[in-house]
Amino acid sequence: MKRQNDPSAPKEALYNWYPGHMAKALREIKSKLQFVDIVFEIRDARIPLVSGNRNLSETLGQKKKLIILNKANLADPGICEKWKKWFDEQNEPYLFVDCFDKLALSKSVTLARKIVEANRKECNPDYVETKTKLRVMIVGLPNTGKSTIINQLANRNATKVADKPGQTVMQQWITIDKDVELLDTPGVMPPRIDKPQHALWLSAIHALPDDISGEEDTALFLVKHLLDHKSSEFMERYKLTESDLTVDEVLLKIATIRGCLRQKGLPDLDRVYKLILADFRKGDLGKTSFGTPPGLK
Ligand SMILES: Nc1nc2c(ncn2[C@@H]2O[C@H](COP(=O)(O)OP(=O)(O)OP(=O)(O)O)[C@@H](O)[C@H]2O)c(=O)[nH]1
Ligand SMILES: [Mg+2]
Repeated sequence: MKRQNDPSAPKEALYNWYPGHMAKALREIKSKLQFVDIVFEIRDARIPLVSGNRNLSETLGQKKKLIILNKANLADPGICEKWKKWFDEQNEPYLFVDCFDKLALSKSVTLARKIVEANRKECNPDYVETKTKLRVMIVGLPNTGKSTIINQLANRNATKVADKPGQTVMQQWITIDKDVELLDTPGVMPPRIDKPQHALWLSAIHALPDDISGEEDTALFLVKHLLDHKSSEFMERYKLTESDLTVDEVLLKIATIRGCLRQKGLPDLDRVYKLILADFRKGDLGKTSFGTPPGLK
C-alpha cells in the first residue's frame, strides 16, 4: 500500500499559515476593545493551551478575560479534570462547557458580570453596583465554536456556524436580551505554530483547514494516536479486533469495511482519510484530548 507522506513530517508552510484576513481581524478586535466590558476567549477543551493564542492575548492587553474551553463533550473527561486543577493554579477565570449544555453556558454570563463588577470596584472604591448592559467580545481560534456559543446564548440562529474554519468573516453584534450584547469575531490563528505536533492537533480539531494541513498527515496522526491510546471506541467503530495492528493494516481494514475501494479492490486512501477525520470530528472515535497540563502526566 502506497502512501504519499511521512506522518511525522507535516508541511513547513503549516507553521507560518497566517493569511492577511487574520491580521485584519486582529486589528478589528483591537479597535473594538474600548466598546466591550470583557472578552470571552474560546478555546478547545481537547487542547486547552495550544488552542490559545499568545498574539491575541497580547492584543487584549489589560482587558478582563474569561477563558471558555468549549467542546468539552469531545474531550477526555479525566484529562479535563487535570486541566481544571492546572487552571485553578493559574488564577485566571475559566469555564469548561459544551454547546449542548445551556446551563453551563449561561454561567459564563453570570461569571462575566461578577468579574466586570469586581474590576470596577477595584478601580474605584466608591463605585456603586448598577446593572448596566454587559458587552462581551467573543474571540478565539477558527472553528472553536464562537458563533455556536452566541447562538445558544441568544436562543436563535443569530450568526452563521459551520463545521469548517473561517465561517465568520465579519464582526457582528448580537443582542442576547436587554442586559447583554455579544460581539462575534472571525477566528484568528497564531502567526506561527512552534511545534509540528501542535499543527497536527490543530488540524485534527479543524482549527486549520484541511487544504492547508493535508488530510493525509492529520488522519495518519489520528490513527497512530488512537492506536497508542488503545481507544475502545476507535477499535469498535472500525471493527478492529486484533491487537498490535500497524497504521497501514488499520487503513486497509477501514477501506474494506467502509467500502473505500478502487478498481481491483485497492484501497482508496483519500476517502479513508476523509472518513477518519469526519468520524473523529463528530466524536465517533471517542472522547480524546491531546497533551496534558505542563508538569502533569
Ligand atoms: N461537539 C461539539 N460541537 C460543537 C460545539 N460547539 C460548536 N460545535 C461545532 O463546531 C463547529 C464550528 O462552530 P462555529 O460556531 O461555526 O465556530 P466558530 O468558532 O464561530 O468558527 P469561525 O467562525 O470559523 O472562526 C460547528 O459544526 C458547531 O456545531 C460543542 O460544544 N460540541
Ligand atoms: Mg464563527
